[in-house]
Amino acid sequence: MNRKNKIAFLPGKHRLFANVSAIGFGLLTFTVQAQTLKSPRPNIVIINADDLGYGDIGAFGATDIKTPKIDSLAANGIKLISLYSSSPVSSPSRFGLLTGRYPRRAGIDHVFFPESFTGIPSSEVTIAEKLHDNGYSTGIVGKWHLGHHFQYLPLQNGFDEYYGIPYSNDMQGVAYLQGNQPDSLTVNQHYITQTYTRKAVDFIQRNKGKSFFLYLAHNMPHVPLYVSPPFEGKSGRGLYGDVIQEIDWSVGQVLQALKDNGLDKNTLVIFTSDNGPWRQFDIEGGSAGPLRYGKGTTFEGGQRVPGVAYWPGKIKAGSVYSDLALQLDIFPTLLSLAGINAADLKNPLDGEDISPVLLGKGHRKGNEFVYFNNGKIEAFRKGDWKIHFPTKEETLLGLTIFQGTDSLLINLKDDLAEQHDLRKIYPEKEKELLQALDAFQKRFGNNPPRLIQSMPADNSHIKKLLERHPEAKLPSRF
Ligand SMILES: [Ca+2]
Repeated sequence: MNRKNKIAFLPGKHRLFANVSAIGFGLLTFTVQAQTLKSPRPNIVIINADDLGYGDIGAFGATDIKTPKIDSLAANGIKLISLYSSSPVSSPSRFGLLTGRYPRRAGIDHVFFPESFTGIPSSEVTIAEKLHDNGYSTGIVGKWHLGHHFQYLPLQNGFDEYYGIPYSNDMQGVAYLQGNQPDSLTVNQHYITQTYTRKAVDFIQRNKGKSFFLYLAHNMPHVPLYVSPPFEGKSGRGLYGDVIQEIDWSVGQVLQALKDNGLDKNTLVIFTSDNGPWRQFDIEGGSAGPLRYGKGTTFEGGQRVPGVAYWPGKIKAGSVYSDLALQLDIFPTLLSLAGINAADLKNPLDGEDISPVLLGKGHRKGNEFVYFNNGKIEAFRKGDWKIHFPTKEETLLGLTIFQGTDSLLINLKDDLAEQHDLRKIYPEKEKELLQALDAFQKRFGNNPPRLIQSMPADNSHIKKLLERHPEAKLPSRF
């Protein structure tokens, strides 16, 4: 049993003691002293919305939804206008954000369901784990979605505290967990955003005397949409817009809590989304703005997400970075900003340290991104160029999610909407991208098989009953 497994089953407050036992008290004392000698480490707040589209906040072009607080983060910080989540769906995206590794490396190819018995493997190291081991208080409020059985929950993955719904709000068994235990089996979804905001503010207040990492992962605006009464009917885009305006209010509350506790100057705040808008729910599914399609696809609307970072005095106000950046970069970047050595990591990282980008000191190293969907590579970007492999038409409830497409070679600089295939005009560019992708695959190597995440019920007895009684009507629970 490795050290992680040994300490994994202790509640958060006991884990520090386990660490002391494991590495020796003298070494711990030295580590803490070394840390206090350095310049203050930033507190870190990541706010991750669920299915928020590229075109759903003012700073990224929305005019019918008012998001003054998020816009102020962008105006006084940096906007990453070419930031990608590592998957067009939730669980793998969250894995990428928290580990800095493509989710394919762990076999997390799609989302976890209430019937899933699998979750984030214990061999993975989350950013919370690294920050916790280096003296940070770590808390998550909101949607986890990396497995909800005990060993996969946040407290076993580096977080000291957890409050939230462990998966999506459209799934069976929506309940609030407090730590590893259910706190409430009834959730009034109208108040999810309010509840999360209250918990986030409380975490900030309780940890103001320490370095902390807060991961606030909203369940909204994933369908079904709910908003609390003060926000009803207030936006120019129906219920979806109302929900975003409540999230914007929530961002304002977090910023106010930082200010009230004298922490605003030494806290890095990142705002982003886990994947693009769920377009098949039309007006309740958000907007990808100028981008093609949305959630569940590897067109830009599926994975290019709003990205804002704010750290007054460190990040230059009004900065805009238009080159490639990845949520996979968050792990190495936070380690770098917190002065934590990453040399002991055994698992290869796929992200880059983009602290030079945030601090206005340089560009990101590397210009490639691999678009995985359901564990398969569907597209590849290098610089401004993207190659997208053929897709089939997909429908849901009789609605077309997207029409099938042939292979496409796109120049994203000129064609953000991915409408013009340039393969015939630039065959050498297509060849160059395919060679680069081939080199990536060689480096990436073999990875574990897909985790079993969906296990449908065996309903053969129902089928046989219907065969015996074709006139029968099924009870509604079937
Ligand atoms: Ca999502």
